[in-house]
Amino acid sequence: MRLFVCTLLAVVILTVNSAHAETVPDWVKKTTKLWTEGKITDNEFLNAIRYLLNKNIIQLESKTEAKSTSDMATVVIPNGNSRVGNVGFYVPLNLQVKSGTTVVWVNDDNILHTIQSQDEKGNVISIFNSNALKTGDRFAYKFKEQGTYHYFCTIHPWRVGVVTVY
Ligand SMILES: [Cu+2]
Repeated sequence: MRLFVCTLLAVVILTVNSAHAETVPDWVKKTTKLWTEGKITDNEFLNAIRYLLNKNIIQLESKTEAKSTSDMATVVIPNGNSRVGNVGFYVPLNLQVKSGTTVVWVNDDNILHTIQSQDEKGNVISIFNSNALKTGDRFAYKFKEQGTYHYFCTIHPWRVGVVTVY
């Protein structure tokens, strides 16, 4: 299994809750003024900020954005994927991506599945193969070359899918 590299970009936004803006106590304003004038220590000023945070006058909002170093696409293994018949197909059944894309399979089913590459005749080939994926588990493979890639589940071998790389 290959790991894909993700750079996590943490963005912290400080917002003042406008509904409470008028409730900033005078001593905090005074403290801030004294701090800007260099009459009190940073620590004393930070205590005032802590007070505003604790009283929820200032709210700290934290947003985390995933910035991937490569393009990614997802195939969902849906509930009912193990059944024989016209149900439970991979979503999408034929994923079309540019070369260089990392494809991530996500097991949304309540039982184990694997992702195993095979040729167009159904013979196992060793391009990629996953461990047994539990519910919520992911398997990633980066497709570097153009082509049509067939795969199936070794536990439910009638279940087949395609990744087309252009
Ligand atoms: Cu399966």
